[in-house]
Amino acid sequence: MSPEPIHVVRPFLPPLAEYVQELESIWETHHLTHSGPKHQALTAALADYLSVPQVSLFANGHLALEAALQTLGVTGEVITTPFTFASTTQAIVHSGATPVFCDITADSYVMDPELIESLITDRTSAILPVHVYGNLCDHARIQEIADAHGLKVIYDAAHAFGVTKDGIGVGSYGDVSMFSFHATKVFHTIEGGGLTFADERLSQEFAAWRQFGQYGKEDSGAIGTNAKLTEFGAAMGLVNLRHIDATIEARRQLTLRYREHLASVPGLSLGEDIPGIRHNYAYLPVVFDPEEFGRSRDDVLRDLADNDIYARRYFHPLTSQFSVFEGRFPAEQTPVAAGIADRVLTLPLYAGLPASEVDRICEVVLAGR
Ligand code: T4K
Repeated sequence: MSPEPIHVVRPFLPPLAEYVQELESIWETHHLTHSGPKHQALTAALADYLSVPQVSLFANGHLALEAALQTLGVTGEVITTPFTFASTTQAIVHSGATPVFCDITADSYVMDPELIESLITDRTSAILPVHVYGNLCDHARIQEIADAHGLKVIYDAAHAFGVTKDGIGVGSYGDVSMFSFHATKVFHTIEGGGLTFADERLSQEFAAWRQFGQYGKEDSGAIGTNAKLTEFGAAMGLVNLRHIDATIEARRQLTLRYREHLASVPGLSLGEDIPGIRHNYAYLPVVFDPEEFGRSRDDVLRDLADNDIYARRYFHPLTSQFSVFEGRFPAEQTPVAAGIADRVLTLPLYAGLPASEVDRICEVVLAGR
């Protein structure tokens, strides 16, 4: 057995000396937070890496999503997916709007664009799709629908850092995209998040939102909050950005190894690479067909835990089924999402996971059939 437990993710840490070196100037300036030099340098570096015109940084991805919803004036109903992390749905509710849940596609688990129009009412103001696991939504079709109905499009791109299609960064889609820079993500600033967008005027609005609605020093011209990224987080981001391509490549190699072991096993579905897309290999979801495979997702989850391997059921339950909603959104409204949530397991995947551990994880998955 491995000496240490294996978790679904393990945050990337750069060589300590690189981080310490990046921190040295903070000791000279005493500028610890409030859009300091590191914050500004990271903003520019991310705009460059993600190939987007504008980036605005926040204390975490969740607050960035709330900033987007509230600054764009989203009200009434927001069409979204229930197959996501709590944050997506909670940002909508916390911003005073009502989530309307759209089902997902059975192959890539993102919002099914063909179902969106049937959910539009005169209260709908926005569509909030999620590039779940880094899988791209059908942005062209979604934009067509949004334009036809005068709706805003805000992408939850929390999982999609570095993903491009035909060379275009995923952060260019819609009105705004949100990226999470949480410790567990492909790229991180310890805690942190960012919005990408084209409309330059939004930059000032987002900066005010994250600092008590202040456009200047004393007055609040809007109601905002405190959602600032610290200089220590920004410094971590600057260092991690130097390692991002190697990180994604390491994840790609491990993903290929998982696919070698599992992709052709009857009753298991793993994703595939799509030509023209640069994937980021953010997660390793496996969908189980218990009849065909012989064991259920939860059987395998237990077997792995017995071996000190902690896979996760991202994303079960559907956010629409959270107890806080007290049955307001029946799971039958999104049958595909309900089926995937009951059968999906995300296996450990992170740069630094030894390939031999992938072999061992796959052995445990396949044992006991
Ligand atoms: N939208 C989507 C679609 C998202 O997935 C998320 C976040 C957001 C929005 C919001 O973005 P942020 O506001 O978080 O920036 C984790 C992450 O905390 C969360 O950021 C992420 N999604 C979600 C999918 O995964 P949990 O509740 O599963 O975290 P936790 O603490 O159980 O960590 C998972 C594993 O990672 C642990 O088993 C051990 C390992 N770990 C974790 C941390 C924090 C470490 O080894 N070291 C660590 O420091 O949510």
